[in-house]
Amino acid sequence: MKQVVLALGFFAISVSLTFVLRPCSANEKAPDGFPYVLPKEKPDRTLSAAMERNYTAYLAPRPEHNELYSQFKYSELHGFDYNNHNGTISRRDPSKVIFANGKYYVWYTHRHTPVPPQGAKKCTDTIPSTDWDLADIWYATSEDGFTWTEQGVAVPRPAKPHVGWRSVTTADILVWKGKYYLYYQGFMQASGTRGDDCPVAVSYADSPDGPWTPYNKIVIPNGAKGEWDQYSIHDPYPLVYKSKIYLYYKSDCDGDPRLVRMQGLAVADHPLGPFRKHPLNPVINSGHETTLFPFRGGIAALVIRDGNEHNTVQFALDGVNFEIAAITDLMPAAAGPFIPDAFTDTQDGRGITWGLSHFTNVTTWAQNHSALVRFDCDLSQDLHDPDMKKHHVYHRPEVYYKQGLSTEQRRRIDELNRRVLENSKSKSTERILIPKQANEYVWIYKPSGDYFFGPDTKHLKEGQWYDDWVPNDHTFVKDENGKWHIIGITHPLVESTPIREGIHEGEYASSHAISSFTNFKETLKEHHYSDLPKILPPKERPREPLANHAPYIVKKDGLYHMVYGPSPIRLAVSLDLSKWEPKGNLFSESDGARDPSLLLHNGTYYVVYCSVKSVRLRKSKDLIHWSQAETIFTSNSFDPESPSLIYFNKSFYLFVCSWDGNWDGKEIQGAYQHITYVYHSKDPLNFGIDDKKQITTLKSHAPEIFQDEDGQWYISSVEWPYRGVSVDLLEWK
Ligand code: AAL
Repeated sequence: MKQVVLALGFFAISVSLTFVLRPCSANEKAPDGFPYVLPKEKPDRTLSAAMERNYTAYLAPRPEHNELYSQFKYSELHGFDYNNHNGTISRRDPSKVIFANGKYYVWYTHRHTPVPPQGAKKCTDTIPSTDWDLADIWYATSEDGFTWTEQGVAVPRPAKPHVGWRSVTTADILVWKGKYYLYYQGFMQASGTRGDDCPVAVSYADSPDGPWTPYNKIVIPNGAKGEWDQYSIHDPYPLVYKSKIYLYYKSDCDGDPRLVRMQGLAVADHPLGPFRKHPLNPVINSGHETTLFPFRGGIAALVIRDGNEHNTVQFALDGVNFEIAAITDLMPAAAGPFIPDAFTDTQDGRGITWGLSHFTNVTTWAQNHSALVRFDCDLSQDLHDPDMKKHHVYHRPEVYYKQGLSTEQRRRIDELNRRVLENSKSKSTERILIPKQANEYVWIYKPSGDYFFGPDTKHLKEGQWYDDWVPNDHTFVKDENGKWHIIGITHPLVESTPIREGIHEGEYASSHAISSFTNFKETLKEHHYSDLPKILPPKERPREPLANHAPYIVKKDGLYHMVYGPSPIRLAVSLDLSKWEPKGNLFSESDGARDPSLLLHNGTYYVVYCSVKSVRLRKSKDLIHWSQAETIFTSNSFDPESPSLIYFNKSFYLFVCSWDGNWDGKEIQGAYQHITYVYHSKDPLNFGIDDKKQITTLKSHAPEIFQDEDGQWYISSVEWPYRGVSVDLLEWK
């Protein structure tokens, strides 16, 4: 036997509990984790804050067993006419329902005006500002709570200057020592003039049917200047508790810019006062219209919309210090429940099962008015309706879509999306994969000795044998049989004086070499490219300029297509990479066009080539017809050479080799500058100016950036670091 004190939030219950541990068989062990069967009482183990609260803050660890948890069901009322819901008749803010003379009674705000509310600026003596302006307190009776008979006015608004002359609204009923008291908001200016300012007035009667005598005095005054309830006392709500009148009310405060609603308490020994506001006010930090009822030894409250603790049912064992006892939804607005023991000074409030509530703005704002409605629930010790204890309200999609975004919200979200996109663009810039040379260059090819194809130049003789040939801008292409070809600018080595003179002398045809392996990787291991006859020397293309530079080859429709320069950029075609047929000029540029290379991207060929201090691009679908030139990169510091455009990782990379003019003319190698700048862009037409889009540099002269049959990337370089063509793996990091 163990004595355990369960601090059930508001109930300090001393319970004797016998912990009967299920005997464990030899091989059955009590679980270490929290038990599957939810213990009804707080288990004797260390609990998380949430589980601790589940046992201490609520009446039961499951909502089904929590007497202060309920869902709410709504029924339309019969017997009230709303003038076709055109906004001229409104009924709202029902009082508690009482049972007297064999029937139920309810009082409520009744507005019948020529037009719907027009706002404070347009209101007059007959045109209402708000839905509860120019209202009176009416009442209705019913035998079943569903069908009501409207009995007419109970408390009309009095003549000026009596409290409530502009409007009397939001009444609630107290039955005290055989007499009836109606407390209500007494407006002395149209609601909305400054705010919703009013104090509370009272009328009394010997019978619920009246006649009602107005006390004509403010019974609950507004708070002093600067206090939370300085402007309004709303929703007066009297109960009898601890042999006194506990009148709860709402006020609006803060207003920065929106008001926050909280609930206060005023206590009196007599219905006409004086009412003493509780020093701890506000006693509920949330909620809108006040709805409370005696429950067990304390007071329970429906804390509906507004505030941190909206959508909760709360409980205060002393009627003052409220704690959350349940969380629910679709709570009744301005609920006036039927509370059989509202005025009996009960020590064991039984709770509520139904009442009236209201729907505001039931049609449109233009026809703004409210309608009374019935709600049912199980917040009663005497009812056990499992249907009311479910904890999911199913709404059709329309209900959610009705909570649509405003235009302003949509604009904000679009704006945010734009920013996220931009950010991600700049992030993806941060995450650009950078090409890097993997190891050291492997020298793979140099054209072997050959007869010069002519015609004669200053230092070279047609038909003469030259041992040393210099390759330059070149390309790799795989043939039908899988063998690799290297085709590129070449000329015999000219060691003239000055050396500068012969650097490009006789570059009139392309060298052509073929691999012995069909797998490119194999070609990196040994020297095995063998020379084939030079391609397209001037003799084979009689009407063209002598120079034949920087070929680039793609296969299209079964034919190899080779573009080469310098300007005019020309085309030749071949079936076998050896015999080429010149097809003439593609385009020429007055500033020059050199070193063309091709990229096929999404069905379009892009040719990139160099001009003065720039790289340009043209597009074509057929390799014959080309678009106008567009400058895609401009350099102020060097002359671009041998550009390559690569599409990789959803973006474009431009590799540009540089000639900056800085060469002392001593070593031939110095004329083949081995620096290649790499630029990155999402837009193939924009690689910026100078280093704006530069992401790295590589050591290469006239690089080819290409992939082998396995997708491995390579970079090549000529003359540097060795005479000939060198290759290394390229990585993207
Ligand atoms: C209601 C109540 C009071 C306010 C106005 C009419 O919901 O809070 O009665 O003054 O709105």
